This record gives sequence, structure tokens and C-alpha cells, in this order.
Amino acid sequence: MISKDMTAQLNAQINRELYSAYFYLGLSAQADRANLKGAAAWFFAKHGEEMAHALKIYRYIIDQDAEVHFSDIAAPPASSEGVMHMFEQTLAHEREVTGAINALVDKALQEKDHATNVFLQWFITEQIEEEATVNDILGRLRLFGDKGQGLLMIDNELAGLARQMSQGLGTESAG
Ligand code: OFO
Repeated sequence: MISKDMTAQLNAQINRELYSAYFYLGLSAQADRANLKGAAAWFFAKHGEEMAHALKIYRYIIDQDAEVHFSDIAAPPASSEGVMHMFEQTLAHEREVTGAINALVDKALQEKDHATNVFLQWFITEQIEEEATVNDILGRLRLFGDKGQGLLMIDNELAGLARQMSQGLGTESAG
């Protein structure tokens, strides 16, 4: 059994994860329109991961005999200024989510809610990996450029990462 307050905070995190899915779907559509097929596939795979995160919390709330509560999901940004900006937005977004997960852990510790604390540890690790992956992609974009040959190479790499993610392989390292 978890507290009402903890339940409310976990429901808010379901909303954040669903927003994350929406956020990545928006970026996938933008990348597709820009003919960045690898980036589009990578963002699309991220959409799937975020949906899975939302469902993980959904299941946890139900397993704790608490009530799932849905709220409106905000629209994601409508456009980006190129691929570099897409990944900068992604890093900023993931840092915000990391902050939210850390706040949830703080809450669980404060309530001595060991079950929720243990449950959230998976998300802590996931956020470290996600931020590292996006930092790596941004670093390569800065190094090789976000145009021409450099962009083509990175877009191909993103296509490979997306394939691994959709096969459920190497999701730890692929973000
Ligand atoms: Fe849900 O993993 Fe990041 O946002």
C-alpha cells in the first residue's frame, strides 16, 4: 500500500512519461519531414520506450492497490530548428525528467516507502543512460557537423541504434 500523496505523484509521472512519448513522436515526425530517416526511427523508438515507462508505473500503482488517474497530455513543440536543436531539446527534456524522478525518490525516502524507492531505482538508472546517450549523439553532431556527410553518417548510426532498440537489443546503451 502506498500513500495517497505518493500515488498522486506517481500518477503525475505517468503523465510525464506519456508526454515524453508524445514529445518523441513529434520529433520523429519533424525528422521524417526533413528526410532524416535514421533520426526519425530513433525518435520513434524512443516514443515506444516512453510508452513502456508509463505502463510500468501504471502497473505498479495497480499492484499497490492504488488508483490510476489520467490527466491531459500537453502538446509537444511543433517545430525545431534542425537536428542539433532536436537533440538539444531532447537533452533538456531528459534532464527535467531526471529531476522529477529524483524528486519522487526523495518523496519515497521521506515517507520510508521502501517499495516505491526500490521500484524507482530502475528509472534512476534509465535516466543516467538516456542522458549519456543523448550527450554522445550531441557530441558527435558537434564533432562531425549537422550537415552534409557528417549528418549522413550520424543519421545512419541513429538508424542502427533504432533497429537495436526496436529489437529490444542494447536498449541500455542505445538509450
Ligand atoms: Fe521515461 O525515460 Fe526518459 O524521459
